[in-house]
Amino acid sequence: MRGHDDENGPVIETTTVADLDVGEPTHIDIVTRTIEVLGRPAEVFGLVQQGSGAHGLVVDPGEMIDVVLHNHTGEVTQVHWHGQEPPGPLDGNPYYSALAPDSVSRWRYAPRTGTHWMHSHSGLQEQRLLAAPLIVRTADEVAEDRQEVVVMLHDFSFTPPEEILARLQETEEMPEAGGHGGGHDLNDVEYDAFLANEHTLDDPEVVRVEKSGRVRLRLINAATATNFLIDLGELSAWLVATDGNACVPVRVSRFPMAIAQRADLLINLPAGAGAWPILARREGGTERTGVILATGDGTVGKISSDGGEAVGPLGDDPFELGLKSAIPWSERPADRRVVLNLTGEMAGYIWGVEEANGGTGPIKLNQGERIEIEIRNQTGMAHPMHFHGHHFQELAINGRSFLGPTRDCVMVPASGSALIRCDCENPGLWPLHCHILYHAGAGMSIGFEY
Ligand SMILES: [Cu+2]
Repeated sequence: MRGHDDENGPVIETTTVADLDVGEPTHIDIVTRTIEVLGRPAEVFGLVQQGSGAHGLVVDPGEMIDVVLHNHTGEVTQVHWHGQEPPGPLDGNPYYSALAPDSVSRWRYAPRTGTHWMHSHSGLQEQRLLAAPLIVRTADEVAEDRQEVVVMLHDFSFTPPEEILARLQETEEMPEAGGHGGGHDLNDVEYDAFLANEHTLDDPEVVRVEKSGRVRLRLINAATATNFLIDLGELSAWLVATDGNACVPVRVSRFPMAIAQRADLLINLPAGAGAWPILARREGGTERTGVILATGDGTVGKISSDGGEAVGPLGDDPFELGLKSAIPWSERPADRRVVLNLTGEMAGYIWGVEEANGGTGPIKLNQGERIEIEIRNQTGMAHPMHFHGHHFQELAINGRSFLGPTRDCVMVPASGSALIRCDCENPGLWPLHCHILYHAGAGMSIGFEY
């Protein structure tokens, strides 16, 4: 899979891109930079395009993903292309080689359309905002008369993430703070701020829109440990894609969004001048963040970062059961079922995932087979489980069967279960892990291999 060297460094590319134009790559600097949060400087990472200065990447129809990564962080890192399905060695996951400090490498593969993102898969760098949007637009979306607005959500702490993890590992019992609901633990990290496009509501991003404007909102939950309730206020929207995969449109104004998930919303704004907050409310707390859509003459009022009203548990919200993939999966039966147990406890902060038969992976798969994965959550906390290199269809949540949405990250409810199916068409070594950064770091990850 590894190719020749050129002036852009080692070429790592697939053999499936022959039908796409080979143009100039986009150069992206992996940098440290300073942003302002709550009036204080914060040193974070970033993925900044050379030339344009844009954060992340937008790929137009017919283009391949062709990126030269320049690692200026001074640290070993990895960039995972979340939602894409490149060959294993291009996935940017810990089974494959990492990016050395000062290294330059070229990543080239056929893209998957949709709202996706790229983020570090190395250590705890994701908490320091080593994450950016990765949008692959369809021809229809380009032709459509809609303003595209990308909103990336983060949880933010001035405390270094290594210290956050160390404190969690010192926890001897369930923490008092952190929002409990129904006996379940909702949050185990206290944050200083919640960000939407790197702003708090004290100084929100205001996106200018036209009167009666048509908007495609691409939401990305890039938080490391926070599920959000998206709240459109007086607006309503059509939810048309889940994790970048078309779904049967559903009318929404409030809905849950788990860590690592994405949502595409079509919004037709009311006539006349106005300002409409798009809020993300923290599960298990009263905090919120968001951006404001506003016409040029719309008055943007002050919105508090504290919504006053706590959001309850989202892990087994019935909303998910009303979602359905817009592209039907074939009714081919699964060749077999893999059963996984999620294990863990707050005391000592030990989290794991293993096969019900005791296997610890990598789990061997066969190319071409269809598998079902049943995930049984034996812990009192919901876990957003992401499978690399594949998309899957949800078939049941807590034993309630449905032909659900296509996703790459499923929320497995506390003390509950999820059943998903996927087709093994992308050989490699693929982690399936909890997308709560500190849970993955503490061991809640298992490999699949074929
Ligand atoms: Cu977890």
